[in-house]
Amino acid sequence: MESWERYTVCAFCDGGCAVKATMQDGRMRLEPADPALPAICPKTRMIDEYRLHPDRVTRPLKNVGTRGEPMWEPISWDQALDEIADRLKRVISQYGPTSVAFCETPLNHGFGGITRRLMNRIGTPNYTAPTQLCMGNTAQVHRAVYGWLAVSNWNAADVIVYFGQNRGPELWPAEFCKLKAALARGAKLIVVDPRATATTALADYHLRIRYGTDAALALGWLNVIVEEELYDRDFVASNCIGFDELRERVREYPPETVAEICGISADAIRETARVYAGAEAAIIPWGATCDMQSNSTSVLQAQCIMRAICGYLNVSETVFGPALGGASVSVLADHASLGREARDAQLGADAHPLLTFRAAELYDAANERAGIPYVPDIMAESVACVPPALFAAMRGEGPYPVKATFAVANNTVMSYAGQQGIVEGFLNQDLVVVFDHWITPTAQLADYVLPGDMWAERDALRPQYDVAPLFTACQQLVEPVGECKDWYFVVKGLADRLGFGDSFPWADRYELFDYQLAELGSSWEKACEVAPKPVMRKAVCLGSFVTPSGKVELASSVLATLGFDPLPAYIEPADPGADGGDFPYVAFAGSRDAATYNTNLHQIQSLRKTLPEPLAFVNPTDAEREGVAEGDWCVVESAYGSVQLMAHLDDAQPEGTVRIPHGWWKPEQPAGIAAGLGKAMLHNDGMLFPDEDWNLDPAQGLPNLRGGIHVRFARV
Ligand SMILES: Nc1nc2c(c(=O)[nH]1)N[C@H]1C(S)=C(S)[C@@H](COP(=O)(O)OP(=O)(O)OC[C@H]3O[C@@H](n4cnc5c(=O)[nH]c(N)nc54)[C@H](O)[C@@H]3O)O[C@H]1N2
Ligand SMILES: Nc1nc2c(c(=O)[nH]1)N[C@H]1C(S)=C(S)[C@@H](COP(=O)(O)OP(=O)(O)OC[C@H]3O[C@@H](n4cnc5c(=O)[nH]c(N)nc54)[C@H](O)[C@@H]3O)O[C@H]1N2
Ligand code: SF4
Ligand SMILES: [Mo]
Repeated sequence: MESWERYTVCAFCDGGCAVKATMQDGRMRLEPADPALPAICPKTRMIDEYRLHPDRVTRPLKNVGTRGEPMWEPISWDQALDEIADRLKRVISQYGPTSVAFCETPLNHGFGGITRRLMNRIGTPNYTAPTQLCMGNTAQVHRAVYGWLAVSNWNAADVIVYFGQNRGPELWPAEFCKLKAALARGAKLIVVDPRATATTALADYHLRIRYGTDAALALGWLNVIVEEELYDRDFVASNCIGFDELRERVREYPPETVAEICGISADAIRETARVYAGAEAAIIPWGATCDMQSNSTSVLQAQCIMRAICGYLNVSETVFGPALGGASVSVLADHASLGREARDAQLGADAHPLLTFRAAELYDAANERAGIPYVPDIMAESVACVPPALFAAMRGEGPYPVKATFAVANNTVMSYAGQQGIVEGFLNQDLVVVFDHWITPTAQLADYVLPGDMWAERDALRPQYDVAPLFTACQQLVEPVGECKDWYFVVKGLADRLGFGDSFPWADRYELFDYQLAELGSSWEKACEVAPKPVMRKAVCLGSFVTPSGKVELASSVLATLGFDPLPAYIEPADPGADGGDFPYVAFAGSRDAATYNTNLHQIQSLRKTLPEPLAFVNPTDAEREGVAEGDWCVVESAYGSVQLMAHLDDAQPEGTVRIPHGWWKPEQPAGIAAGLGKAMLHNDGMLFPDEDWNLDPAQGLPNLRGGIHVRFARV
């Protein structure tokens, strides 16, 4: 009987737990790959339930009904790729190459760079990724300040600051293990969170700020650090520019002013600022909360400044820098091959440029100085268009039409703000192609649904972005079910049919992996031999900053050149629902459930039975005032839209606030637009939050999906 031992990274969620899989006597077992990091969650137990689920799409499907009211007919891969390529050619000849858009989550399908390579050959810059709201955003701000992303090292830290992270055994357990180990060594934990959570229970300091005011708090901390001279003078003098401007700016944020904005005491701000700045080595680990606020750029920038001026860069926060020479994901994307005209046409770049080509080009001279002969893209999701501008172009609102859209390993309609408008955009397409496992709400709007393999069914080289200079071989555990294929197969198939086969000379993913690894003196086979140890690439050396000035830019020249404030600031969101008292509660949206992963896993019965319905958490006092009891269905309404959720009374939910979960739809409910896309139009947080300018971060054009907008709730 078959027996083996393999290494891979679990990808049921983006927790990134490294697992060892053993097959013995016909039974597969998953366990943590690193015994020193015993991180793995019970979701791994449903591997067969997921893989062999009867609803899984296992053959290419063609919609022979109408858009939004699909009737699915199974077809062959050849027919699917032939027809998609023909229809794509028609769209391109009628509307031009920029009318083609891709929305992709490379993290899910495991291949970075290849979609952009195809798009660059087609001639379209209109790419977006939901994970721009999850580190993509952070990456661009770190790039502006440090030239690359800083990665926190828990092992080195004696103070940890969490801005709204809620970690636990089922929400990113790998990070939870590192946190617990640090606390066991005596590290101090500061958690900034309006709610009491399992993580705040571990904290030495819990700052219950008002939702969405993180930027003000960070500026208040900087005020204390600068005024009390708690910063690292040597590091600032030799590595930073813009300190005088920073000193001026933070004078506007004395602890008393910030205390008023955040709703906490000035003493707590002072004390925690001193704890952070007084550490041997502190970290502010990345978390998604600050990526989804209307002041995102400012809060992330203020965090970057704190790390730098307190002297923690390359002590406990490592800035690797772009890879040199080796075949990075950015090299594969080959952005240099996209023409000037197409770059200039990138949707939304005029108003919100930080994630677009316009910003990327400001680093050209710095890249050249550092010997980097390509356009580095930290998370494989920058040099991208602005999502609200893309969705407007899909709806036909100009500046030019987008008529063919690919949703690749993501559920596009549910993964941004302004869901109603995104759906309208999909309804207005000539061609929609979805690559997924299920007939998701997005797939319900498609012409073709292509069956993707899942993580356990494919060999992959991870990570699929360039944060750190390494590649790890992640090995396939089981054969794909049905006719499920990997994304390289689809990209290669389309490239050949569109006449771009010369850009994809690799017959299959193994030839591609060998190409990527060859410059590192390795190959797929050799990488498997050393797995789970990674194959290292060479990076720009530690301590050099690939910014326009070559220094840590406390006042950002990139933001200034793009016409924005070069320094962080706190600006209260201009929510139309905030006046008049019609919407007396504040929503905190986007919160995660242990039983689901973003919009996925709702069809997995063993998980669903633990959480059958989407829950709104409300404080019992508020519930009583509104006449709502535990288990009542409620309408939660903002000035923009509404959702229905089941009330759950929770003392930990601050009075005057409502917690909205992310990602709810019901695969068991009728599909199609008239039925509300399997209830996605009834339950998902994207219905409540507009993608209008007042709810966007100005520099990036990404929506606030977390806190601060006003709502009311009542029994249905
Ligand atoms: N089981 C499971 N695990 C997951 C996921 C999942 O869907 N399911 N999703 C994964 C993904 S993609 C991500 S990004 C992470 C998300 O991980 P987290 O961001 O840790 O998850 P949340 O539950 O959203 O917790 C956010 C915390 O931020 C607080 N918060 C809300 N608004 C604010 C604010 O304005 N300021 C501050 N400081 N705090 C605020 C909330 O009260 C909450 O306690 O989880 C990952 N892990
Ligand atoms: N409204 C709103 N939008 C958000 C957020 C929010 O809180 N609210 N959160 C943001 C955050 S933090 C994140 S990380 C992103 C997450 O965005 P995504 O990573 O796109 O998350 P999911 O919604 O889980 O969509 C994943 C889809 O890909 C499919 N899939 C999973 N694995 C594979 C695979 O191996 N192959 C293929 N072909 N398909 C696969 C799943 O079936 C699912 O339909 O969303 C962001 N968008
Ligand atoms: S948290 Fe669970 S589902 Fe997510 S990667 Fe880790 S083991 Fe997989
Ligand atoms: Mo995320």
